[in-house]
Amino acid sequence: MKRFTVILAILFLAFGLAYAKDYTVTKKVGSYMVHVRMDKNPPITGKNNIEISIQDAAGADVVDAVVIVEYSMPAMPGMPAMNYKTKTETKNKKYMATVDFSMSGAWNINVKITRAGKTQSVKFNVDVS
Ligand SMILES: [Cu+2]
Repeated sequence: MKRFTVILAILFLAFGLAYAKDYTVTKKVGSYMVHVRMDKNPPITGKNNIEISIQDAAGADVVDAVVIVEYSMPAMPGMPAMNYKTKTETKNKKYMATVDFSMSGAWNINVKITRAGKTQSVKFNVDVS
């Protein structure tokens, strides 16, 4: 019985590490479920790839939206506010972009999804190392 517990613990740990590989955020906005994945965890100063997928209320992939990623850091002593924006490219039902963080610290990310004349936003923060 003890051995079984140990095996279970190892499995959980292995799964935990596998999931920790990417930085992921899942949020619901309106009737959409939005999944954001970044290839560095934690995100790093410099370039990080970001991949966004969107599903509608029926669970179908939404591939005809215009998705823009805005990322910003508020002003701090000796540094004015920084605001950047990048378009995404659709590939394999996902919206891909590269974000380039110019310094470490807390950044605000705003994923703007425009579809059928309506824009909705998914906002989250990342702690860039
Ligand atoms: Cu700063």
